[in-house]
Amino acid sequence: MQLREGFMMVLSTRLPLIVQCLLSLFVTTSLSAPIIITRETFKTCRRGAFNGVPADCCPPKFIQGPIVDFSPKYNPSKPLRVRKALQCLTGKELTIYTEKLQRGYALMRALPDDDPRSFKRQNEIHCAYGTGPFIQNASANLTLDIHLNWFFLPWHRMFIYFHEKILQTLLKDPNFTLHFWNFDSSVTLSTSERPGCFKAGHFFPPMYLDPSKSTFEPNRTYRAFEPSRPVDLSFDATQWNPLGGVPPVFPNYTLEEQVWRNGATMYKSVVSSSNASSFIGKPFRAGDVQIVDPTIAAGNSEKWPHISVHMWIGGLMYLAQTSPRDPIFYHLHANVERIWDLWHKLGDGRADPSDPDWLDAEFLIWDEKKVMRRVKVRNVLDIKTLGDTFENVNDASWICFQNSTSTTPSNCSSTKTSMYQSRLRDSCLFRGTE
Ligand SMILES: [Cu+2]
Repeated sequence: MQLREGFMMVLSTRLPLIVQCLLSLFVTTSLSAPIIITRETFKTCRRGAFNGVPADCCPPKFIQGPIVDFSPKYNPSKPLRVRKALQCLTGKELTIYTEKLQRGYALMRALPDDDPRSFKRQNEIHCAYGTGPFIQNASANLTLDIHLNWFFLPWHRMFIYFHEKILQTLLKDPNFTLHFWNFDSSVTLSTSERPGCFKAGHFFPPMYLDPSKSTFEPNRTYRAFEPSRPVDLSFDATQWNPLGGVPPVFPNYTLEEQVWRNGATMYKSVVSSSNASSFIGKPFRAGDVQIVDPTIAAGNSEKWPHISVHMWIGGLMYLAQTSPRDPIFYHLHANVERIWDLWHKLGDGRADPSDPDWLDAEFLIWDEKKVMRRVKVRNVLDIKTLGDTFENVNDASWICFQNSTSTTPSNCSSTKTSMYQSRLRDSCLFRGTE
């Protein structure tokens, strides 16, 4: 019996939940040891599956050359690369960035399939870690997955980090950054006391819509092609049955309703997640059977808005075995990383796990020089040590969310919200629609 984990909305494709829970009680032989990926993991890679669709994405079984430990080389005297909000790029900066991004993906797509930096292989490594082909410590019964548990955020940060490095190398530009799709910002402010981007970002970024360019993906749903349709962050994929054969249905809310729902979702996911378990996800250790239910083990950072945005875009983004083949994947995840950073800043117990089974978990991933790197979770927890930081954006639009149906400007009067705002050095003045 295969007890592997899938992506998120896959619970109905596997065992009934009650059976999974019972199995996890009786079968789990948790060693209280971290998950460690080794050469053996690659050697024993086998077919995976997702939503009943086979996933044939094992990387080469024999890792050539040495495996080199990764440790971030942080140089405080060197300026950080600033990941910016896509919706605020204008003029020459927008033209140059769009051209670079499209050239970077054209170069990546042109790499041969045996190059681990190629666009195809980038997808495959995510698929191998995310559809069950890897098994734990040579145990034929226990698979592992970097979704639906506490590895979601750190594993994707590793992946995005090396993906950004590969683009830098291909473009011969060490300062190239993967800017973020700031889908959670629903309000435009005409003035702000601080530098940053204060424009709504909830529309699909137009730079990905040119069919002649390498950043285009034709299988996205119509939603991504409607320029005035805001993304729906509130869609609950945990309630969608992927076996029904019917794509998820997104209601047609008015802009005002959608902004309200998005604000409520972001508040629920980030501000209301007051501890690591609720935001980062539940533990997953060597010997654990992964529970295939996003409502149990996945953190809110994975469920909302991340899964909602995957579903809203649709096409290749529906499935774990194909989602990185849509270039928007990387900009969606750059924003998920930014939201993780923001969650830390809210404080009040919002801190990463200190459990060594999380911190010392090890993953293997190829770098920009085609060298296999051994990366521990503890190596990627501070984005600054990886050389990146994020532009300020209008998080106030949802941090100030108050549970009312009013969409008129709010002055964020509650003590707690004001406290969060002062921590973020923000001026929380408006929550209305554009
Ligand atoms: Cu993923």
